[in-house]
Amino acid sequence: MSYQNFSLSQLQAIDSAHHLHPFTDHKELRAAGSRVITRAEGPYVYDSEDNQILDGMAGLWCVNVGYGRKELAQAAYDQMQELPYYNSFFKCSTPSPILLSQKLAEIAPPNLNQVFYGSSGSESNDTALRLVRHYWQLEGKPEKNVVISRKSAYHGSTITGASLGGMEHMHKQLNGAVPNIVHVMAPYAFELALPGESDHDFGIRAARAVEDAILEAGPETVAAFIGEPVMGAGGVRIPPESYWPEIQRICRKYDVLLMLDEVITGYGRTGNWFAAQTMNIEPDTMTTAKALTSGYQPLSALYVGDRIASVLVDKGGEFYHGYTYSGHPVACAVALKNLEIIEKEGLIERVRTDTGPYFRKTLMEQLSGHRLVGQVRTIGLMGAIEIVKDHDTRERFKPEGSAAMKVRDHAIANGMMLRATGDTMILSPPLIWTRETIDMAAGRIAKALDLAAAELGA
Ligand code: PXG
Repeated sequence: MSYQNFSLSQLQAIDSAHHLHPFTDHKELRAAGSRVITRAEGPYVYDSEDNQILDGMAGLWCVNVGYGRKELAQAAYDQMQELPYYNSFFKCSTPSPILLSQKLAEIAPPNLNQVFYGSSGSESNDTALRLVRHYWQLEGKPEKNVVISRKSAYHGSTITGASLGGMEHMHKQLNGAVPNIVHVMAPYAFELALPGESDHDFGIRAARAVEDAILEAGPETVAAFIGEPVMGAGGVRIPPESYWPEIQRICRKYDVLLMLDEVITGYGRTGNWFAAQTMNIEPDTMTTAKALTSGYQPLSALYVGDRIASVLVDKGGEFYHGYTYSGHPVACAVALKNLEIIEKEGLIERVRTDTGPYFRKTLMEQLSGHRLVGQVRTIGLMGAIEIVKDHDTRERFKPEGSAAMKVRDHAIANGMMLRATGDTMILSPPLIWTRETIDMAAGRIAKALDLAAAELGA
C-alpha cells in the first residue's frame, strides 16, 4: 500500500473526513487526530512516526501468536490462489472449514463437537441466541425464551450482542433492546463484596443472583444463562472459584442452558485452550472468535453442544440462518495454521506453567503496592490493575475513568499499549511474551503510574 506518500497530517485529515470509528466520540477524535499504526512485528506495533509500542492488548484481545507471522500470510495466499471463496450453503462445503471443524472438536471440552461459523463474536452470539430459542421451540417449550446475563457483560455490538451484554450506555442508545434479556450482578468482588465477606461467599452470592432471577421469571420461561468465564471488556473481572460451579449447579437444577462466551478467553488466554477447561465449566454453547485466527482474518466459531446439535439435526429441518462468509475458506485456512503454530510452539503450556505465573508474580511485586493501585489480579495472560486515589480505602478519583486515562496516556507515551475501561487498566498480551517482555512491561507501567500520580497530585 502506498500510504508512505501521505504525511501523518494528511492521513489524519482523510480519516476525519471519511472514517467513522467504532466506540468513538468523533468530535474528540477529530480534534486530536488519530494515532495511525502502520506496521507490527512480534510483540510490537509501530505508528506512522515509527514509535515502537509494546502491545499489551494483543491488538484487541486477539493477536495471540504475535505479529509478522509469515506462515499465516502464506496460508491465506495459498488458499486465495486455490479457492478464494465458495459458500457453505446449498449442500456445498470447502476443505478448510471441514478440516478446521474437526480440529476445533478435538481441542474443545468433550460435549462440544460441532461448530457454526461467522465472521465476528457479535455474529456468533446472534447465532447462539437464534439456536437456543429454536432449540426450546423444537423441544415443545416455546415459552422458554428468557436469557439471564450480567451487568457489565460484553457480548458484542450488534443489536443482539448489545442486548445480551450488560453495558447500560449501550442499551440507552439501542432505544429498544431484544426483549426478554435480564441482567443480574457481576461477580466483581473488588467493588461489590460486602465488608468482611470472603471471596468464596461473595462468589456464591453472585451466582445466587442468577437463581433469584430464574425464580422471579419462572424457570419454565428461562432458556439460558450467558456469561464470559472472565468478563473482559468489563474490566478483566475474574470470578471467585466458587462462582462457576454454583452457576453450573443452578443451570442444571432449572434446566437452563449455559451459553459461554469465550471470545476473549478462547485459544490459550487462561493457560488452556478454553477457560471452560481452566474453570471446569460444561457449556451448551461456546462462542469464540478473535484468537481463533490471532486476528489475521475475521472468523468466529460457535461451538454447539451435543444436546442442542442432536435436536437441531434430528428434528430441526432447515435452520433459516447463516452468513455469506460462514466457513470462509481463507479465514478457516488461516485459523488452521494459527492453531498449528500455537501447538507447535507450546504457547498454551507456556502460559499455564511459566509466563502466566511469572506475569502474576511480577505485576503483584512491582505494581500492587503502588499508591495509585487498589488491586492487581491476573489469570493466565490477562490482568487488571485497579486505579484508586487511596490504596487502603480504594476511593476512586473523580470523574470516573479520568485517572486511568492519564495512566494509559503516559503508558503509550512510554512505549506501552494498555487499555483502560472505567478506572481499570487492562492487559491481555500476545501469548509469545517472555519473562523479559513481562519485566519490560511492568517497568513501563510502573513509570506510567508514577507520572500519572505526579500529575494527579496523589
Ligand atoms: N463477546 C465478547 C466476550 C467480546 O469480548 C464480542 C463478543 C464481540 O466480538 P466482535 O468480534 O463482534 O467484536 C467481544 C468483543 C474492548 C473491546 O474495548 C472488546 C471487544 C470488542 C471491541 C472492543 O475491550 N470484544
